[in-house]
Amino acid sequence: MKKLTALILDVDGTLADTERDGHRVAFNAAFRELGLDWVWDVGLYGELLTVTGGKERLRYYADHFLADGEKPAAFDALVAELHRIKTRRYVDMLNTGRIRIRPGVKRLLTEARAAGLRLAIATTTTPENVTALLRNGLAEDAESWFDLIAAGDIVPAKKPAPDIYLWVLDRLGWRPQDCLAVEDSANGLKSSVGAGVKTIVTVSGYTARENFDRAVAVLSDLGEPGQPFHVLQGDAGGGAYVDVALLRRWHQDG
Ligand code: XBP
Ligand code: MG
Repeated sequence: MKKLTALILDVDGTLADTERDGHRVAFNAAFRELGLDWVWDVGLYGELLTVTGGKERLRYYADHFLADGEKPAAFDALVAELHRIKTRRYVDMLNTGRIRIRPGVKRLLTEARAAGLRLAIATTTTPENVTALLRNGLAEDAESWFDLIAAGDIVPAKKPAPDIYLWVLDRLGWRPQDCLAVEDSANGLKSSVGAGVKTIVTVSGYTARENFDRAVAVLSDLGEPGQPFHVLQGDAGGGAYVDVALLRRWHQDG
């Protein structure tokens, strides 16, 4: 019988809905700080989110949304400076409690640990962002809940490439068939499934209409007792929120 032994969790959109009112706002603050007249409104940022990685997103924006000749000189240096400022701004937002953890996340992680499941993180975002989110959203010592936090530039190719999940599995010696992943986006799902890990999706602000055909289940969120999730795809066995028993069921059935 297959036995679920570990959860691998995405960060942005999964642990917290961070993009529209978090990363996007921090990018715009960085543009202003360097005197650029760039503005990423909610609609444009939704288009730019098809590219994972903030630095990669900046390059994509310059290549696809700036008129010829508008790309600033020494652009690589500018990208690095913009992303440094943006990360500082974003971490400040996290440290002042402006980004909240999504429903069910703290409860499920606590239950999973009590049930002996191992935890890891596989994210495209910058490591400082993860640390700040975990400390401010979960607990001061929440980093210790995870056997590994795999983040950002640690792998050559970001999501949807499977690299970040493969790196977690390899570094921890975990088998993909013993794990479940939790993701929020089509890019994230491609990455986790590409590494052979069964995946449940909790859609986030920008991803509700993306394609999740290869997910074991798609939910509005993880749910809480008294605050049931909505099942958008798959079978939750009549449950109202994700608990360890439901994770084990999906791991067996999916
Ligand atoms: C989401 C991303 C990240 C963030 C921005 O990561 O694609 O790039 O949008 O963070 P995930 P950075 O869903 O894998 O957690 O600017 O630090 O890249
Ligand atoms: Mg995500």
